[in-house]
Amino acid sequence: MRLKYKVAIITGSGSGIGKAAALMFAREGAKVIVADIDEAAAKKTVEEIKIQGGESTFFQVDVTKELQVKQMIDVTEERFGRLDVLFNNAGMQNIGSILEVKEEDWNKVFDVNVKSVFFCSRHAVPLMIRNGGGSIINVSSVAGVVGVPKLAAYCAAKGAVALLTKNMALDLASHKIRVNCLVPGTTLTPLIQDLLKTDDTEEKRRARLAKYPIGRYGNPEDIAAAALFLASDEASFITGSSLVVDGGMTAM
Ligand code: 1HS
Repeated sequence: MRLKYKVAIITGSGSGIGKAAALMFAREGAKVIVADIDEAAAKKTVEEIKIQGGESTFFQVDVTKELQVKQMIDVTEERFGRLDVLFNNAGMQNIGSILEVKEEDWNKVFDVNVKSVFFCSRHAVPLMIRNGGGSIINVSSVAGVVGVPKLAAYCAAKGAVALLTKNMALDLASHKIRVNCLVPGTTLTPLIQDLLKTDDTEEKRRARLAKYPIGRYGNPEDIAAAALFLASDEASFITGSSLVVDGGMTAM
């Protein structure tokens, strides 16, 4: 088992990539804190982990609220005594160019995708240091590497996550905390549905899929498997990196 004896927090693990990762990490022996703003969804993930024979607990959290984030780390310490992996997976998307996006939506996208990484990491790091190190995994996007039409706020936020990852890798290396980010392409999760709905003709649907040389979009498990690798000791010499999991989209 690749995460035996490790304790992992996964934000946004009530659905999508986070849920797939929670199930996968638990199968690899990790104790998983399933953190999500949607309590019912988080409880469902925990139930599925229990059915698999794994150990986990849920924590309802709005990752944009620092006090709630601090409580999540306190509860993790009380319950498990340590923290080895923080998967900063919670995210959201907003559709629109800079001419269309409203200020409140711009702020929300930055709060959920970027400020959450700042809050969760700053509270997790002291606990990780106490147990001798850890692995933090952030989620950028192909939209943080190349421009994607109608995703102004999301592109800007995911670009910020990629650079924050490099900064954190440098600042935390001496504490034996590795920090990396994933760069997923379009993955079939609830988050991407609004964007895919803008493809309202067969031609648009075909054009988007044509950006993916491998001929399909990602599944949550494709991205979760990459997160598992970065979380594990197999990646012990990897920090500050972006692991691209995009079916070749950014190779074009
Ligand atoms: C949602 C994920 O971060 C990817 S946004 C990329 C959209 S596209 O490549 O399918 O146009």
